[in-house]
Amino acid sequence: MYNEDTICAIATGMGNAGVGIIRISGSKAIDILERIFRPANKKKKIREMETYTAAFGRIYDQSCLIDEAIVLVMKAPHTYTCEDVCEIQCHGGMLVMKKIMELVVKHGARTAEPGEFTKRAFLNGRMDLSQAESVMDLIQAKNEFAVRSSLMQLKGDLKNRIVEMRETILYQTAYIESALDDPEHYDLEGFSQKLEEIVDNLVDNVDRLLITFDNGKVLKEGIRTVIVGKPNAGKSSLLNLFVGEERAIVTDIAGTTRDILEEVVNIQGIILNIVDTAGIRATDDVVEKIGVDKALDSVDKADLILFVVDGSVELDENDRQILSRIKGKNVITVINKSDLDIIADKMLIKGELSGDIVEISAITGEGMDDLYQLLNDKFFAGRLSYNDELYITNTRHKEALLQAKNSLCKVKESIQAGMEEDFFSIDLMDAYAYLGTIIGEATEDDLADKIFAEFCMGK
Ligand SMILES: Nc1nc2c(ncn2[C@@H]2O[C@H](COP(=O)(O)OP(=O)(O)OP(=O)(O)O)[C@@H](O)[C@H]2O)c(=O)[nH]1
Ligand SMILES: [Mg+2]
Repeated sequence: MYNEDTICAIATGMGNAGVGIIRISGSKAIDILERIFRPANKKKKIREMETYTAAFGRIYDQSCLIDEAIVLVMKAPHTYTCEDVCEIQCHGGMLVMKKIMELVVKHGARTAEPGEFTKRAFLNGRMDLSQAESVMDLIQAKNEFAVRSSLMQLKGDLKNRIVEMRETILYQTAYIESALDDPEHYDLEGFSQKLEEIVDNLVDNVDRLLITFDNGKVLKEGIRTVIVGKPNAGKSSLLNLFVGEERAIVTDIAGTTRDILEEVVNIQGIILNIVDTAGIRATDDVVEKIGVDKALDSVDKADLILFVVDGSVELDENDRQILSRIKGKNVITVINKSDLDIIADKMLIKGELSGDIVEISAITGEGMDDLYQLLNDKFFAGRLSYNDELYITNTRHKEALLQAKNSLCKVKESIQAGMEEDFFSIDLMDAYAYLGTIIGEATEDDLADKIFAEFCMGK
């Protein structure tokens, strides 16, 4: 047990609020609480309270009443820090909380550094470093995707992936060492080829995580949504409505949008990463053609497609070409220009696509509420979701993975150069150590200090 002084902090925000929480952790936590808190039920003894139970009462500085409070007692080792933890829920005024903090300090606790509670959880082995870092990500998460991604990391998904790779590396290294020590029982015949396969596999795994770092950044900003449709359907007009300003150029000239244009919008809490594209049609114009190719390319990568149809004209060859391209994907068909007579054949679209259809006017804004509602329904029905893959979003993790990959590639080079087996061990162990820094194995103190210093108070 990493045992130091008892620490305390205001765990709730720094500002006046209905309720404030003061958290105390360490061997003296219960002792301190006993001295400053008198349960309303006089028979109740703090020390004898069951773990994870609460008591109502009053906080006193000797005979001076400070506040009414509910206290929560959590006993080691099954607590956030693995130590005894007490939480005082008092009134959330800054002055009251400061007074209680002073009282707790007076009775032997010290003010915690930012992130120190989580640091103790890490040092006491309750979580690895990647999990501890995810706590901070979770607190700072600005959207649903970031929340989910950090929760996955907190659950230990990244840790498990790393631990698995390290076990493989350790096993191979141990085998080499054993074989060199005891050639009679461990055979190195054909070992290099096998190791090369294993190393290739490991590099693949590392690469797969590394790729998500770049994707993660994009996805952190939302569901990849692409607006497609033939020229003049009103795609850019729709984007402008989403963004709430004239972001894209809108003209009555077919082929106005040439390049793709990307915007992140928040629609009732759902983050969409919206891409406006060039109208899709067969064209001889070199620039327009590049734009059309880009549009088709983003269709393939999209999580959601908004297929904009000019409802004021008959469906044509361009619409049909797009239809066949987006068939089977997650599509909402947006029949635009509802301020005019709608003559486009909705039944034909219904027959081709299984998705929803909504009618709007990008000029008057009519029907936009229906579109928002549809997005909402889709999202909460789980038909539209942020990607569930494990993502690397932390630069420190990315660097460590790159270094691990580098060492693994050196192993491969040594194998291909026909080096002796004992050459492999050094680089294998380097890879092992680099991966270890992600989960905080063999982490130097200063690295841990640096990470936890970025935490907020009380966590
Ligand atoms: N009446 C009417 N006109 C619209 C509506 N939406 C867009 N328009 C007009 O249709 C024309 C094309 O609109 P854009 O938003 O530029 O269409 P686009 O699909 O981005 O076109 P490209 O970029 O050329 O592919 C413009 O003149 C718009 O004013 C609508 O709901 N009703
Ligand atoms: Mg456009």
